[in-house]
Amino acid sequence: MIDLIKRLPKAELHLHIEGSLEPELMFRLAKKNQIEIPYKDIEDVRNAYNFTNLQTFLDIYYAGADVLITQDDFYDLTWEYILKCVEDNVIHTEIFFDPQTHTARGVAFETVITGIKRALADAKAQYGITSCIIMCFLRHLSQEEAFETLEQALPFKDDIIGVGLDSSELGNPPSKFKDVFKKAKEEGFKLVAHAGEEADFSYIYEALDLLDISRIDHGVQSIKSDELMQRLKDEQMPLTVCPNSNIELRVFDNYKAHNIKELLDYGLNITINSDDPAYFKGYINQNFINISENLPLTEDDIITLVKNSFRSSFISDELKQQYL
Ligand code: ES4
Ligand code: ZN
Repeated sequence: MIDLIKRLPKAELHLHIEGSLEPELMFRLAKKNQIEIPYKDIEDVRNAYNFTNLQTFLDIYYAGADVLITQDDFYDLTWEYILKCVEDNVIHTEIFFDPQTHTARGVAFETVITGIKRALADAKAQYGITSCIIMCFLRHLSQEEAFETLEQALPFKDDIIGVGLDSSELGNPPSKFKDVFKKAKEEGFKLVAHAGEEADFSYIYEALDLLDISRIDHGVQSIKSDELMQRLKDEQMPLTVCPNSNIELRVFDNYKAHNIKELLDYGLNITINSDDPAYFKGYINQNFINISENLPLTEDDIITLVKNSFRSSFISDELKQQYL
């Protein structure tokens, strides 16, 4: 099984590039950019990665992102993730970034996107890895600020395939961003949103009905509504599930308690992703391995999960045919 997982060419659809910042790179950039970080060594960092919910993670994740300043920093961050893709046999990846985390610190939108883009161009040239970029609005900030971010993205429209919604879910429902998602759609962006990660399934309904998204990030709380499950199945709406993340953020008590096998058996379009691999103890293969070691998944299930990722990706139909 582990051999199959490692061997299969995979696509990743839910990966925050800031969440792939490994402690080693964090230290190197902190030193270079003379940014203070609240850790004395690598071990100290790893010890701090002990989360009790989404917010306790986000506080540490945003602090870590402070070390990213120059275009080269974003290049190096993205390139290190690409090397993990090579290791894990990920041949297509759709990368989230959080522009507001950087623009709020005085780092220009252009600096961020240019650094990421350059690494992705090299990934294609050196390894044939294809990719898309999705920018996320931070939902703890206002819709007005999301509108400003959308404005900043317009000159880079050709480089950004879609918009998403992330950060603190509870208390920040999709309805808060209805107008900005409508505008993003008019501008031609594809739409996704984190929904039903920690918050209840009403957030998933809002994301579907008010934001008109074409993929749900996480969505594991769907299981609490039979009606929603039936709808997600009928529509074959993709769910980008992130098992390590769900365990590390205590959405489920342990891997045996994860509901991914039930979601899959019901007939939902489920995919496996790594979310913030530097913080959640592993990249995509480790996510597959953890669930396959703890749940009664078959080899066919693994193949279905991998195929679902390609079929739910934002690549052209032509490339999709080639990959499938
Ligand atoms: C995130 Cl796991 C998760 N949930 C919501 N927002 C995020 N941003 C980065 N990782
Ligand atoms: Zn996420």
